[in-house]
Amino acid sequence: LKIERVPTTPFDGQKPGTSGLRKKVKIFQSPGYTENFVQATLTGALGDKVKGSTLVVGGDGRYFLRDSIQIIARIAAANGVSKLFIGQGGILSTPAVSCIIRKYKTTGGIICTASHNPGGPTEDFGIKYNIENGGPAPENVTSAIYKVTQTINEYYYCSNLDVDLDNLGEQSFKVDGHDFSIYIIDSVQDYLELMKEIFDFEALKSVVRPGGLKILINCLNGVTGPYAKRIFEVELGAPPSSVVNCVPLNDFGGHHPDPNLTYAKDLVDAMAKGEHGFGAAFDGDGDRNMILGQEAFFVTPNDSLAVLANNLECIPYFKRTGVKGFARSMPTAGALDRVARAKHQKCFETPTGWKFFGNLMDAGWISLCGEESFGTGSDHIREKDGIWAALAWLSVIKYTNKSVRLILMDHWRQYGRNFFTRYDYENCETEPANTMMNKLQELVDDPSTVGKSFTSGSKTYTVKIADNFRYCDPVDGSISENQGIRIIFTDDSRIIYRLSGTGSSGATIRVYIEGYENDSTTFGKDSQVISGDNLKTV
Ligand code: VG1
Ligand code: CO
Repeated sequence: LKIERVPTTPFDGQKPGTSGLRKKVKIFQSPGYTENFVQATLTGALGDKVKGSTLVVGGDGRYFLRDSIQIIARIAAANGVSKLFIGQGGILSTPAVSCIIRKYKTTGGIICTASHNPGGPTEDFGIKYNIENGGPAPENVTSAIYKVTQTINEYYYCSNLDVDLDNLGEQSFKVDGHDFSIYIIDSVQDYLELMKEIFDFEALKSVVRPGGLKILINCLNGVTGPYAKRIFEVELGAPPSSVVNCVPLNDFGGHHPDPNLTYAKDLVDAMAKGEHGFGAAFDGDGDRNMILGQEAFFVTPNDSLAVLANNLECIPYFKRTGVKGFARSMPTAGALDRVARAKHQKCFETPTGWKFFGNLMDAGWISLCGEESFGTGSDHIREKDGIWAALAWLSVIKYTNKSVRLILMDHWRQYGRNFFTRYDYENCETEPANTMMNKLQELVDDPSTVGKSFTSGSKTYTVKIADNFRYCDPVDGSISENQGIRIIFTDDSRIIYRLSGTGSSGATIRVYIEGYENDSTTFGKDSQVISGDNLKTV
């Protein structure tokens, strides 16, 4: 095969957001658009190290996945990459990519996903680069990629390279004298083996076996289908109807593959019937999770994280490694902090997005971390992990021998309850959204804001801290500014404002509101979290 040098010109707006570059499929299909970004990713992330490098490539099954992988393979081959590991049919969940990068010690990986955003010819696509620790590229790498996209004038290409994505095994090529090989790997196997090392599958079998706890796992036609079928039904022996919507569809059946009370309503309705004791749903790329108990009892991601922190020792992996500490993203409620205090563990507060947890894990400072946006994970990989979270919950159910609801009630009795709600204002115009954020910046910059009091109902709140969250990474000292406007009151209630970094067009404003109660008469109440219809994600 010959290497071609194809002249090109830059496209505006190829700046990776919270989790890679996300745009409408039509934009990725514009001639040169995907090619430019993939070339910029290799040049920006790897520079000279691209020669002889090895990469994992896969995605969540959404429309344009197969085309994008052909493009990635042609550009990788032409840049001197030596090996690609690709999931069969292009299918790899985000956690599986992280697992495979670590297991085979590859240079990095490229994940083709727009996560929970809808898919299909008129919907979203995305490309994200992960580094050698298996985690999302940190900001210095994504900035380097962005820089290349702004000046790119050619990309390298092997137009005659065609990858057979469907047959397992090796395909070898000679590209201008160098060896290039592609391994099509089973999408599930390596991930399954990792889960077996972490959890006690024998114990979990005894939980979900026919006649035991009835579970309902809804994959929302995203990437987790094959993983969940294999793990919950084949390996753990749950009855055949336990895993539903388990065929990855390129438009996710026309739905948002987003595991929350709005978009996973089918699961909520099915659980509401009371026949199942445990329910879970995952997003398009398999890194998010929602956990429900009997009668659709909703576990907020904040509480899920705190409960897992409180019980982590029941999982064999953590028995082996010890529990090293916790972390949560800044907007995530402080339920985790209370467990950390009780257990004398460190608890770090990072900006939104999984990339900030990686350094803490690599340094051995944290075992468990999570976000309010349905992300939970541990240092077994460097991505959040939906199926892992469901298996962790089943482990806690086995260990405590309690229902999901009782686990939560007991947790709140011990620690109090952090009530939390999030409003998402989607498809806003960019300019007014920026103006609003600037006004909020002026508010928090004004020294008279601190000390002001506001009254709502019978409660008065006095501002203790008003700022824009700035993170100094305690491992490498790097600074991330402007991570969200915070108004924190003297009783630790908070209001946070930030702009989303995962949308494909326009602006999304997120408002996070949190208050704490230790009066047990309030615990059973539905928080706003599960009321308003406009709460797309909680
Ligand atoms: C959102 C969530 C954030 C999460 C990110 C990626 O980002 O708020 O917590 O890490 O999505 O998740 P933003 O910038 O839109 O608020 V995923 O499953 O979309 O990769
Ligand atoms: Co996701």
